[in-house]
This record gives sequence, structure tokens and C-alpha cells, in this order.
Amino acid sequence: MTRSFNVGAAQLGPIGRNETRESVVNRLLTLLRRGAAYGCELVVFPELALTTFFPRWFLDEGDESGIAGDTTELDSFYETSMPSPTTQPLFDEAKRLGIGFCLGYAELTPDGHRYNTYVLVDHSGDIVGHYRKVHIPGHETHEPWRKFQHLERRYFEESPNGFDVFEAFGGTIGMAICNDRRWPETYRVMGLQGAEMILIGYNTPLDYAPDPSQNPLQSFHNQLVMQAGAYQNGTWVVGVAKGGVEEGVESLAQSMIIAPSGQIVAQATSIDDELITARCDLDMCDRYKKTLFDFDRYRRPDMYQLISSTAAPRSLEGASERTPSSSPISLHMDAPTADEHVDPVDPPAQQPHPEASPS
Ligand code: CDT
Repeated sequence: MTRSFNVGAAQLGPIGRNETRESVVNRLLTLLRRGAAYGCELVVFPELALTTFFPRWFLDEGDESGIAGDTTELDSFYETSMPSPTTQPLFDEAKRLGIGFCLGYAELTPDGHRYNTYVLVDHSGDIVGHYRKVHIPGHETHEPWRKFQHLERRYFEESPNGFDVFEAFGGTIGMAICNDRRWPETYRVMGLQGAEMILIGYNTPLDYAPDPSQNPLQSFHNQLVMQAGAYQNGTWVVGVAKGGVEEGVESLAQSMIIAPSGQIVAQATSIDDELITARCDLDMCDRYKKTLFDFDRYRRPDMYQLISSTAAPRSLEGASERTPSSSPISLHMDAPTADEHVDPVDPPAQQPHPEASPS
């Protein structure tokens, strides 16, 4: 029996700060119906697909010790249940059409925890599973030097759950959210559980304030990490953007569906609402899982112990997102520009880290 099925990546264009949930859900319903018309069994929406990317604003009256004061506006961006009254039509329509979906949203739990979450729903409208974002990028406190904030680390907790996979749509499906896609461990932990398709939603501003030299590489890095993740783990990857200029901030679009070979088989061409589809043969995963990436035969986990060790031997203490002025290395001055000639000389000897033990 073939394990091929059609998947849709439902890219979204910008969502305005004041756009109602009802309006957004109507946009999602349009894409869901388009997916059904194209014969999709699963339509994947991006990260935080119900709202604008609100971590770009400082929205409460707290300080470095956390959120405080009037949180009415902040709270308005979160769902306190799923389905919620405004998302129920999506679940109903999915069931009516016999099509599944994956939806990113901000989750506020009854006991006050805040997560950046994905929910996977099957063709009966039933929830298959949730995923809460593991790698939370950005910063915790208001940083006025930035053109816009990236306060994910203020508004979301790191997942306590990690990367699960789910038996659904005839295969083994995993989920990840945005920054997770840059980390090889994301794919590998799910690859080790047999993932055959990894669904990844993202909001990636083109302007990366801590190191603008990375700005022109956003598209390249997006492809690099997702294609590598797919190939090295013999899995399909469905990467879905919220792109375009949202509240003055331009974000990467270029949603794509990637085969276990690492090849891009479909890619969005717009920076707006757009559905791309591909027929994904889950059995293609075995071509890689049973040959080059036969984990049981070729992996050497005993050689990788540092990866799961919490004590990094040469920790880059404080090397998180710094303000330019507090950075101990010059992020902006030293990188050669494209037209500067760089001699192919040996790299300078590395300075020993102050905490490195003498050999
Ligand atoms: N949403 C999200 O995780 N975006 C990050 C931007 C990092 S800039 C602080 C990303 O990795 O694309």
C-alpha cells in the first residue's frame, strides 16, 4: 500500500495588530478549502498563525523580573483553550472536508504558563498532539536600541516536553517551530524516533539586529538548515512562513516542501497568503534511513556524549543576544564586505578560553 499523500504548506502574508481572529480564521479557512480542492490530506499553517507577531512589542509594565501590570493587550494574543470559540470553525471545516491541519498559536494555560505552540489535528477534526517550542530566541527585557523588539523570551517559556512524534496521516509526524529549525538536534531527536515528516512554521524578520551581516543570508540559512535536516534524517520537511511586511517589519516568506533527499520539491513565490502542495511519498524516507543514514548501523552515539551534556567545556558565557555596545567582539566592523578581498591565509590561532583547563 502506498504511503503517499498530498501536503499543503499554507503560507500567510502579514497579519495586522488589529486584525480580528475571525478575519484571520477566514483566511485560514480559504487556504484549508484550497488544500482540500488540491487533494491535500494535511494543510500546515505557520507559527503564531492567528495573530500578528506580537513579540516585536514591549506590551506590559514589568521589568527584568518578568511580566507585570496591565497584561490585557498581551493576553489578547493568547488562546486559553484549543479549539477556542474563534478557532472552532477550522476544526469543523476540517472535519467536514476530511482534511487535517497543523496550526501555530500562542498558548496560555489555565495555570498561567505561556508557550509558543503547534497543534496537529487529523481529518476527523480530532487533536493528534501538541508541540511547544523548545528553542526560544530573542531577549527577555525591553531593548530600546532595536528598531523592533524580539521578546519571545519574555512572552514564552521553553517547552518542558521536548520533541515528540505522532502516528498520523499514515506515517510518523513531528513538529518544530521557527528557531528550532536552525538546530540539528531538533531534527535528529525526531529522526531517532522515526520521523518521516517534520512540520515547521516560522516568522523570521529579515533584519537581525544583533548582527546585520546575517540579513542578506536569511534565505540561504533557511534553506540550508531545513534541507540539511531533511537529508541527514531521511525525512520530509514542510517549512511554512508568515512572510511579508507586517506592522513595518519584513519577514522571510519562501515556504517550502523538502524531500528526504534534501531537494526542494515546492516553494512559495509570493510574500502573501499562498498554498503550495506536494505529493509526499513517506516510503522515500527509507532510501536514506536504510542506506547512508542507517542510524543503528552507522551512528556512534558514544562519540557524541557532549551533545547531551549540560556542561559545555568552552562555554561562551554571556554570548546570547547582546547589544552592539556590550559585545566583546566586533560584530559589525570586522566582517569583510562582498567586494573586499580576503587572502586565503590560515585562520589566526584561537585564544584559549579563560576557563579552559591547561593541557
Ligand atoms: N520566530 C522565531 O523564532 N524567529 C527567529 C528569529 C530570531 S531573531 C531573534 C528565527 O530563528 O527565525
